[in-house]
Amino acid sequence: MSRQPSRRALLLGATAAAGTAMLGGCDRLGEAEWFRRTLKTGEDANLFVQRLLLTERTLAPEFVEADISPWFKPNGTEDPPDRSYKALAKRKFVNYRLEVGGLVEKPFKLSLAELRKLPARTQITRHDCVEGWSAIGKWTGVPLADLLNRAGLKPEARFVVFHCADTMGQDGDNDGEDDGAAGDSGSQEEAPAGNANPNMTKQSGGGESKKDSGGQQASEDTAASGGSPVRYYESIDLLDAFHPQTILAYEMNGQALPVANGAPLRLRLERNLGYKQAKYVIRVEVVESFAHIGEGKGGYWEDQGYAWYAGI
Ligand SMILES: Nc1nc2c(c(=O)[nH]1)N[C@H]1C(S)=C(S)[C@@H](COP(=O)(O)O)O[C@H]1N2
Ligand SMILES: [Mo]
Repeated sequence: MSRQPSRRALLLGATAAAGTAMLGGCDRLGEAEWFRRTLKTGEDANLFVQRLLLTERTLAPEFVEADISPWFKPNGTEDPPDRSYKALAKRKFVNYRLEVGGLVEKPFKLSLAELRKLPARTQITRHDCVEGWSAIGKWTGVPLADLLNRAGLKPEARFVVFHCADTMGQDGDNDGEDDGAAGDSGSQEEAPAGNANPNMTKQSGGGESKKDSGGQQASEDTAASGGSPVRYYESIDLLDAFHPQTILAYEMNGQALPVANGAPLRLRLERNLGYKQAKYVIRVEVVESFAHIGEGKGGYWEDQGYAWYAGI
């Protein structure tokens, strides 16, 4: 029997999609079942082949201590302005709880101390931002797979959404009570300061025109979204979610994760571009579809026109 159930699942998913039943009597597909279901969600053939060749259970390169960059440049939000976040940070995140819910059998919440007691994985990897910079860092955290297994996915589960604490493009007036998953946010086209990205293709014209992302813009964003602040969020499929290097990290380079890099918990999704690496993660939500979240494209930057699948 194959020792690579996910590969088998991918192949089986392809053949199933083509109408050929090859499942036979294989009994190693329990976990792979998720992967196959994900593949039926209409991703195109190119993505399918790319995933099969490049990312299926393959590990991102890992480096040694000597390779660690002396400075890991923070990018995007570096200090969330939200009051609720500031209150957590002030008390060194003792009141922080990671929430895991959505399409799971047993939703749960874990404190940072509880997360730190779970089996951890450490990896030294290179982060690549589409803006054209890279940095190598050492990350320690909990494999996302362990958390998802603990929660138990429901049959409809297809994607994992990461809700973050930082409201985008505003100056701190948000009361921080919204959960960031508000459905009908309005159009929001400006790139926050420091995130303007000339390399990416935007769907909408003029997306880079408003560089001023101060408090004024904040109130516009809030108004445009019917009063709901637009928080950073990201989503991944189950193949990436169960990848061994996909972790929720609480340490960077052997220290507690700094606020600038996403304290207290951030996603490390190796082999994916920087914007998928959600910082300030407060809630993990398992969903069947992300069409109802934000503007429906699967992430804050995706809603601005960036690719949902950002594999490298
Ligand atoms: N919550 C949140 N996560 C985020 C961002 C952000 O602004 N907010 N920026 C993204 C981008 S574009 C990059 S390159 C990385 C930067 O991670 P770093 O600050 O540790 O360098 O975080 C990603 N995750
Ligand atoms: Mo980035």
